[in-house]
Amino acid sequence: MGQETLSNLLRETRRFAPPADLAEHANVTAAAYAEAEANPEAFWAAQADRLAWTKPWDTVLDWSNPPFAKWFVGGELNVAYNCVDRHVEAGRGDKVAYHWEGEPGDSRTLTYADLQREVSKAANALLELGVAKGDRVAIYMPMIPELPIAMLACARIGAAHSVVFGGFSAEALRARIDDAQAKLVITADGGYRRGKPSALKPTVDEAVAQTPSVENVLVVRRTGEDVAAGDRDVWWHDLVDRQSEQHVPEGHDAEHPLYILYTSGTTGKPKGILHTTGGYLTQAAWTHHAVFDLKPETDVYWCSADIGWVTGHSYIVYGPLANGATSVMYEGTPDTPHRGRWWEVIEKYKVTIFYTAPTAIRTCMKWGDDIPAGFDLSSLRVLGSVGEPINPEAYVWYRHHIGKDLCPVVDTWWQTETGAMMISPLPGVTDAKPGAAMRPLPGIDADVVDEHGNPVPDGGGGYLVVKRPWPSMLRTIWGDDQRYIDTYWSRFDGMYFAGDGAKKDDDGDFWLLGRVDDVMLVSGHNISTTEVESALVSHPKVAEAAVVGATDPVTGQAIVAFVIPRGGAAGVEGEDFAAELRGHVAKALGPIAKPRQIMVVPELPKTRSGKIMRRLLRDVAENRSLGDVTTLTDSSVMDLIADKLPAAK
Ligand code: 6R9
Repeated sequence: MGQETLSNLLRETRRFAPPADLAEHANVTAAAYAEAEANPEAFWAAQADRLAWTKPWDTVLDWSNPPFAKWFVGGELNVAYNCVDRHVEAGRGDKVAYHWEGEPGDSRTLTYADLQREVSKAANALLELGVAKGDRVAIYMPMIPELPIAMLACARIGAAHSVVFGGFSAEALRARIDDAQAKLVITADGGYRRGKPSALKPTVDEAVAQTPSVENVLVVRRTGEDVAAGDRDVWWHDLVDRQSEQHVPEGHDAEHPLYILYTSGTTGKPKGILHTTGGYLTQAAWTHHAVFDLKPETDVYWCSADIGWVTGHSYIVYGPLANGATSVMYEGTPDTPHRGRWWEVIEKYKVTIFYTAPTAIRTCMKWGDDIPAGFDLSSLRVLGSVGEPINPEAYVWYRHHIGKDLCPVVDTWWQTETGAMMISPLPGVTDAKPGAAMRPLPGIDADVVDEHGNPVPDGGGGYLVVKRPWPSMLRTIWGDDQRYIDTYWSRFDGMYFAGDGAKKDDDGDFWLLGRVDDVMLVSGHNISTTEVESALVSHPKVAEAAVVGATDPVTGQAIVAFVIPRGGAAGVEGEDFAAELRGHVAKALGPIAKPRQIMVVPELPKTRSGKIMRRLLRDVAENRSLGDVTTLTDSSVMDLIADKLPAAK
C-alpha cells in the first residue's frame, strides 16, 4: 500500500429498514450490542450456555499467552452430541435435519433421529479402523449426506477432520494429508456434477500412493462407477452398515482440536487453520441464530456453499445442527439440468432463509431476471451473502428478484480463520446499506486502522483488524505456531490483521474493499478494485466486472477492467461501449477511477470457492505469461480471455 489510506469514493444513499414483523419477533435486538460491549466475556459465556456441556468451564477466556487464546478453559462438551443427540433427547427426533437433493433428482430426508443412528454407526466404524481421539482424518467427498455424517463421527470420537474440497487435485490432497499426517481418508467413488458422474476415488488413489500415514481409505458408493480396489480400501456400506447404532459420546476439552481446514492462499504452502471445540461451536451456533434470525420450528434454511469451504463447515454443518435447524443440502451445480435449479429447490422445500455468494448472484444476473421469475420464491424471508464484497447493484438485484423487496439481505464478513461471522447486519435491527457489512457483531471488536495501527475516523479507509480475541478464532496454523504469529499478529501490535482493506463511512458503518494485495495505486491514489467493480456493475448492461491495476509508465498503475454483459443486453461490443462504461465510472467515482482499458469477456477466472483471481487478470493486463493456475476452477477461461487480447495494449 502507498502512503495514502484507501480512497473512499463510492457514495451510497439507499437504506433498507428491517420488516416490522421480523423486527418485532427477532431473536436478537439492539440491546445485544450494549450488553456485549459492557462485558464481552459474560456475553460469550451466555452464548456458550446455549450448548450442553458435560463439565462447566472455570474461565471464559485465557489470553495470558497472546496470540494463543483459550476459551471456556476447563469445560468439556461433545460437538456431535450438541448437534444431534440433544435434539433427539428433547423430543425432536422426527424433525428433519437435512432435506438432501441429489443433482440427478434423487433425494433423501434425514431426521435428527436418523442422523443420531448414522453418526453413531460411523463413529463405531472409525473406532474399528483404529482411529482414536487426537488422530486426524482427511475427508474428500461430494455433497452427499455421508459427508456431514463423517465429520460428526470424527467430532464424536475426538478425531480432527480435515475436509479437502472435492475439486482439488491429487497433489493438493496429498500435501494436505501429509501435513496433517492423516490416518484415514474418507471418500466416495464420485459425485454428480453438471449432469454426469465425476470420479473422486482415482484422485485419492494417486494421492495416497505417497502418504505413508494413511492406514485405510473408507469409500462411499454414490455413482456406482468402477473403482480400483487397493489393499487399504474399505467400502462404507460393508463396514458402517453392520455397526451398532449405539455410541455413547464423551465430553472433550473445550480446546480439543475439532478440525483443520486448509486455506489455499495465493503463495506458499497452504495453511492448516486449526479450530477447536467449545468456542468454535459457541460462535458458529450463536451467529447462525442471530444473523439469520433462525426459528428452528418453522424455518427451512439453505446455504448453497460446498462443505469443502469454511462456509459449509460453519453454516451447513455445525451452526444449523447445533441450533436444531431443518436445512436443505444440494449436491450439484446451479445450472443442472437448467438454470432455474436453485429456485426450483427453494420452491420445492419452501426455503425461508437462503445464504449464497456474490459470484452466484452475479451469475444469476447474467442469466437474466426471467429465470427466477418463473418460480414461487414467496417462502423466503431472510437472504445472506458471503465470500466477497457484494456490489450494491448485485445486492439490490438479489433483494428485488429473489427477495421480492421483502427480505432483508445480510452481508456477512468473515474468514476461514475467524471460524464464524464477524461483521454483519442483524436482520431485525439494522437499517442495511447495499454493499456494506455494516457493524461488527455483538461481542466482536473489529476496527479499521491506518498503517500505524491507529483507528481511522468515520469517512476514512485502511486495514481491517480485530482487537480482542473471539471464541471461534483460529488457534494456530497446524504445526506452525511461528507462521500463525507472523501471518496474522505481526503487522499491527496486539491486533489480528485480516488482510482485507475496509472503510468506515460517515455513519461509522464498515465497507469491505477486498484483499489489500489487490488495491491499486493510480497517480498516488489508492483505489480499491471493489469500488470500481461496483461502479461497473451499477451500469444496466453489466453483470460482472473484475478490475486490476496494470503497470503504467505515466500513472504508476492504470486501471484495467474486464466485464461480462448482462443476459440479453444489446450493443455491448466495441469502443462505444467501452467509452460509455468509462464515462459511467467517472461519473460514479470521479475521473481518477476511470479505467484505461475495458475488455468485454465471456467469463472471469475464479477460485474454486468463487472468488475472482485478479492476479491472473493482472498477468493478462501486463502481457505476462500466466502464473500458477492450479486453484482456478476452469483453466479454459483464461484462453477465452486471451482471445480478446488484441485490445489489451
Ligand atoms: C467465509 C469466507 C475470506 C475472505 C475475506 C474477504 C472475503 C468474505 C466477505 C468478504 C467482503 C464479505 N470475504 N466475506 N469480503 N464482504 N461479506 O469466504 O472465508 O474463503 O477464508 O475467505 O473472503 O477477503 O478475507 P474464506
